[in-house]
Amino acid sequence: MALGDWSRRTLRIVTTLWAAALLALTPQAAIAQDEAAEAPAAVEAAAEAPAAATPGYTPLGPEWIKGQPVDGGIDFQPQYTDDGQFAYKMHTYLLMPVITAISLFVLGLLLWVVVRYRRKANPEPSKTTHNTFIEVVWTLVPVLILVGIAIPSITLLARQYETPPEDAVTVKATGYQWYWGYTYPDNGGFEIISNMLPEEEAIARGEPAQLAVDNRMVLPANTPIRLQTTAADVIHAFAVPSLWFKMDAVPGRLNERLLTINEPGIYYGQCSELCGARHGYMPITVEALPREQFDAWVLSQGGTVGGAEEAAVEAPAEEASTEEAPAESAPAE
Ligand SMILES: [Cu+2]
Repeated sequence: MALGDWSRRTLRIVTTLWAAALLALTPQAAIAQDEAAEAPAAVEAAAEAPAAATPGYTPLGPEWIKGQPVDGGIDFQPQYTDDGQFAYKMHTYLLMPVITAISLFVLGLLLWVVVRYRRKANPEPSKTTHNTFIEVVWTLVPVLILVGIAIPSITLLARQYETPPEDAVTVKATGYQWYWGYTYPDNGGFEIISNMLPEEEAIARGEPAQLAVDNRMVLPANTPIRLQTTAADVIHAFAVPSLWFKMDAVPGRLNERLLTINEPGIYYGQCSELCGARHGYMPITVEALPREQFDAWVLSQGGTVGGAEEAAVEAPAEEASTEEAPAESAPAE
């Protein structure tokens, strides 16, 4: 009797600790919002790369495709961010083994009970109702397993809410019905409008149909990016599986998260919030480039590189440039 109470109390304490840990972490999300609003519009990081010396921009060819779904795939896509690799390892080396072991153990117990204690083999059933040792074991072992999972799980949660450093490159993804717009406030505030390519054209370029776009979201690799999401009409969600990134894009609200892509390449994603008739036709293509090539691309779009004053001056002109800037990026040869 007392033991049942004891185990229930233990469980309640563990649940309370869990809730406390989660609560302690949630304010970070709110703080990230506040800091986003105050973040300076300009970054001096690229100052050492003068515009004249940068090579021209050429879009990456299909040999650079790294993050895309594959036929019959049941696993995660390969991960190209540190958080993604952490999560992938947690899933593969902790969660899957634990789940498999528990399932097999329970299945084994069930089969044993079914066979050993069937009516024919066990005509006189025992009247036992309590066993102290077993009750302690079946309370403690699950608690230890849960704590073992909670530690990396809360670590991952905290990593995902990490505030971007001050010199991070800010890029804003805006969801529209039904396409994406990418704004670069640190580079003159121009906006790229990104629409899905028709199937034949995507295949002709060697890219997957319904994932390839006319104007890609170009980002610098190996550089912290302050990726912000918002929407102009209804709720969309910006999601790229191979970059471990999924965040709602909500009208009137700016969400942000740190993104650092480990290597140059092409990574595909899609809108992940049911947003209307053409929800399935607003894919995301991220093209990560080395920093100098990213700067060259920015210049090819009429943006600015490295100039704090320039960026600050240009920022108010955002609306004006929004109408002219889109859709001029060089098409792939
Ligand atoms: Cu959408």
